[in-house]
Amino acid sequence: MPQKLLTLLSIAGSDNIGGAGIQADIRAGSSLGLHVVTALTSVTAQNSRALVDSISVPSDMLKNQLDAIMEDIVPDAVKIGMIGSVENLNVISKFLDILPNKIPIVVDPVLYVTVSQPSLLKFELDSLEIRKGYLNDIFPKATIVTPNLDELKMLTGETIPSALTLVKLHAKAAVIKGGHAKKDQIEDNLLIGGEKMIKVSHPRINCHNLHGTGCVYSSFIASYLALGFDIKSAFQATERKMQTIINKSCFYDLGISSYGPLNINENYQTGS
Ligand code: PXL
Repeated sequence: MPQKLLTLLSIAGSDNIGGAGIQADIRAGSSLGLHVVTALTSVTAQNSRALVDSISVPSDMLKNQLDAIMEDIVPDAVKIGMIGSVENLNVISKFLDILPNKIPIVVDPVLYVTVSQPSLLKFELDSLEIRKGYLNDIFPKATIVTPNLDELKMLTGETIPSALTLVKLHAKAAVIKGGHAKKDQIEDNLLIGGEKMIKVSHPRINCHNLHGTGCVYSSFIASYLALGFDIKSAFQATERKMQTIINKSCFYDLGISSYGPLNINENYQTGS
């Protein structure tokens, strides 16, 4: 009997410019040999300068996508990105309740879209209600959550956010990504159960093509968990992978603004 193809389920929004969102998740999971199935939560119209429009997929449609997948394929890990609406959040919350316990769930709380015009601009996506929903309904069901420092501030309401508060009150484990701190040395911290802390620190890589970094990061963690890694090893493998990818993404341009998409391919093609 042939063995089952390992599968990542991405529940996320579409980024038409191809750097972030579900497009990034498909590429990241595929690059590690996984099959990626998707449930689309929202559609954005954006480019490297602006978020032009965003609509959420009707929640019945989101539910139908999830039901159709589960009737057919049990995924080996689930990654949740942009949620789009409170109705979608409720569908996802109920879906997580019926998922078999052993399936790892990675939640990347997407609260804004970053573009460059030419300095970095953020377009907020989610409401206070969605933030509360993340904290109370989604995070407690996650294996690991992956906010960056800005999202941590927005979620906890603390100007100097305490990752420990987040983990103690809401999530089992969290990676707090430190790239948004204005420092030359970046620190990413893994917290498990509000106690263990593993720090990975590395010099900032001066790279202009970082659109999609958060989505790719969380998809890699979910993919490594699907491959059977434990949380600590998945975190460490993701940190290594991100260093390699960011290092390779500094040598091309794409789009009107200088903030292009991160490239995941081992080899990529450039031309004039
Ligand atoms: O990187 C966050 C993100 C998530 N999901 C979608 C996005 C973005 C950022 O652009 O467009 C759909």
